[in-house]
Amino acid sequence: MSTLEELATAIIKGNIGVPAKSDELVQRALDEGIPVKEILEDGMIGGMGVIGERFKKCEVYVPEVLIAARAMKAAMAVLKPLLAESDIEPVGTVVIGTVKGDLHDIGKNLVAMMLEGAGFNVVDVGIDVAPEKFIEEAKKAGAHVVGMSALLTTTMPAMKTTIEAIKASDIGGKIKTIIGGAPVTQAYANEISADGFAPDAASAVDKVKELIAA
Ligand code: B12
Repeated sequence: MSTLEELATAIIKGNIGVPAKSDELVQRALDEGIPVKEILEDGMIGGMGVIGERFKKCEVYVPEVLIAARAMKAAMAVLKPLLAESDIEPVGTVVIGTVKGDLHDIGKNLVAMMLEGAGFNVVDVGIDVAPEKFIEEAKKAGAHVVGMSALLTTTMPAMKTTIEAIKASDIGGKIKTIIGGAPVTQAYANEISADGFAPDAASAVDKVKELIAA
């Protein structure tokens, strides 16, 4: 197995039961002279992509995704300083948070990790996020997309309020919005004029790519 194949496998297995861990494999790949871009795309994003697909098909569940994301994070820590020096542009910037009044963040974190795994620059603004905060952070980051998560039927209207505030602000029209969370549906996204909806973290990556390309 090549070092990049080993790296992808270490991420898929969440560094469990593998001969070398993801951060060690990134270092080995660098020592072998493999370009940063290849390590990121073929090794790391490739591995995370496999997990995303398996999650979508319900072949793996939240814990497996979390441990894969942890292995991804360890690998990223080695690569990040070099990424800043290289000319690799992030695929896009996404500001993501859980809307005002809502403290659930497991799903939102998964979406953030998957997006990072797919090469996006992700600014996670946390939980209980007011519309003004989403706007301020999106401006600061130069975001292409704002992602909102809600797990309570009582906080879903905060998505509507946030989207209205974004549209009324000076970044309205320039930025796309995507919503998600267990009670959220495509019908609700249509109703509140969100640009996108995705039912799970892997589909969220596809949808955000679609929104940026549109
Ligand atoms: C864990 C949990 C909690 C934890 C949260 C811990 C944390 N750090 O997140 C705690 C204990 C704090 C909690 C508190 C409460 N909870 Co709660 N909680 C849950 C539980 C069991 C799991 C949620 C979860 O993490 N699911 C796993 C993740 C992976 O799934 P997910 O969030 O849906 O995310 C996926 C997709 O939806 C999507 N997605 C998510 N976000 C986004 C964002 C974007 C942009 C996109 C594209 C996609 C996307 O991708 C994710 C990954 O695939 C649910 C029950 C359930 N089955 O949903 C109840 C549930 C959501 N909670 C509920 C309630 C009522 C509460 C409380 C009000 C309870 C109380 N009386 O205090 C409080 C509210 C606190 C608050 N203000 O937010 C109800 C909501 C009912 C309703 N219809 O509104 C539920 C459904 C339980 C129930 N059956 O009654 N809760």
